[in-house]
Amino acid sequence: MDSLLTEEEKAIRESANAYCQEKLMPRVLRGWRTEEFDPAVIPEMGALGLLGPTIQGYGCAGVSNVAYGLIAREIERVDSGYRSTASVQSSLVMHPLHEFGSEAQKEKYLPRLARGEIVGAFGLTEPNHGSDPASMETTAEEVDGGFIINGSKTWISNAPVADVHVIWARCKWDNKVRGFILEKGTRGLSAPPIKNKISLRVSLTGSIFMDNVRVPQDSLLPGTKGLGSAFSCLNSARYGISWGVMGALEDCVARARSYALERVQFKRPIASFQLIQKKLAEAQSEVAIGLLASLQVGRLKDQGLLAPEMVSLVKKNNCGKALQHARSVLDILGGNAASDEYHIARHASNLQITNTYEGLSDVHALILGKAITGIQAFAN
Ligand code: TGC
Ligand code: FAD
Repeated sequence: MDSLLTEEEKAIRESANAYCQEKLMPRVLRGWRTEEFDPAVIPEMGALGLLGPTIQGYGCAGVSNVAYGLIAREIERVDSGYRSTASVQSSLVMHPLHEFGSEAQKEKYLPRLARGEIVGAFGLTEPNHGSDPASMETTAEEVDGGFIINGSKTWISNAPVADVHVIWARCKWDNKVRGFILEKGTRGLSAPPIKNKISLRVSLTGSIFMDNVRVPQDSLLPGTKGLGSAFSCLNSARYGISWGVMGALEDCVARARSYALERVQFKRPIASFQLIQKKLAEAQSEVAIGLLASLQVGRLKDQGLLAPEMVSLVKKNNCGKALQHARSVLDILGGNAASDEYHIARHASNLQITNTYEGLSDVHALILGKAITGIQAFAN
């Protein structure tokens, strides 16, 4: 794949790799065991230009979508939770502000989000509506000088520490879904953490409760014009995840390979057994194919030629393959698979949820099925 990258993209990958291996890797086990989010991570990423990196101006790096993918891959090579923290900030908070925000909103929030001085969250999923966000119950009502927001969101990454929440609500005046910016500390807004997760333990996840939250007129993202605006943010995040999960699988393959070369059974390194080699070969093949597919989608995105179905294809394929092959190479560790010090079980556990959030694998199959047949199979 290197031969298909620009010199700038290779340099970005190297600097992201150095940060992730030198600064994130030494912290990951502690974060995983204690489920404590390290607040230093976001400003560190900001200082390196890793947040909102594709945005031009507002203190952002303005690099290609392929570079964004390479960054996600390096972060997730360490842990999907760190990538989740970063991709929500970049794709689900900075992207909608940049795409749908007023100039004043962009000036107010984007530079601070880029530096990692403030943290963002994106609230679409609700307790009763995950795959089907069109049925959301959260409402916005127009009142003198602003809006009143009521409802709740769940499983929201970054929410407990977020300074700004991009909340999607159905507007009572015309029944359309729009995005609103809710700031931490606003009366009626709370974001308690969801504890004791068995996946993505280094990232924070929470609920968001909105009880008659009154916000000013300028909290509305004026460019949002329906649920399609929320979905356009997902296109960007899902694309990044398709790269990230390949980084996680690459780490699993590298660790399983080293282990197999050292571990001796039946007087031979287990790497010499054909069944072990087959597991490694199949996993490595999916890495190569998955990365090339995401690279091509990224090039098309950079040229403005992206179709959302391309994103569904790489999100579904790469997340599914990463989960399947992380589980497969986990077998190579034998009983040591049970130890977090060997890291592969942690990746496999994270990959269960990367295959779930941002649209379950089956939901992306239905998006692709609709494109192939012309018939939507989500509902009657
Ligand atoms: P449907 O009728 O198909 O579409 C409604 C409107 O949206 C437009 N649209 C899109 N626009 C841009 N990009 C896309 N990918 C789009 N998909 C649809 C569509 O053209 C239409 O526009 P208009 O103008 O005609 O109104 O919508 P539907 O209600 O039938 O939904 C279909 C379905 C199932 C595909 C969709 O709801 C879906 O994708 N569900 C999955 C939900 C999901 O992915 N949630 C993610 C929450 S965020 C998250 O998980 C963050 S985790 C991040 C982390 O921690 O890393
Ligand atoms: P459901 O929609 O209830 O799905 C349950 C099962 O039903 C699945 O197997 C699904 O495939 C199946 N199913 C549903 N509909 C159909 C259908 N039409 N046909 C066939 N099968 C169907 N959301 C946010 O908004 N922001 C975030 O930052 C965020 N971060 C997250 C972080 C974590 C750690 C987790 C776990 C989730 C996060 N989510 C976030 C929520 C995530 O996007 C949802 O969990 C996901 O979209 C699935 O929704 P659900 O959990 O309600 O599952």
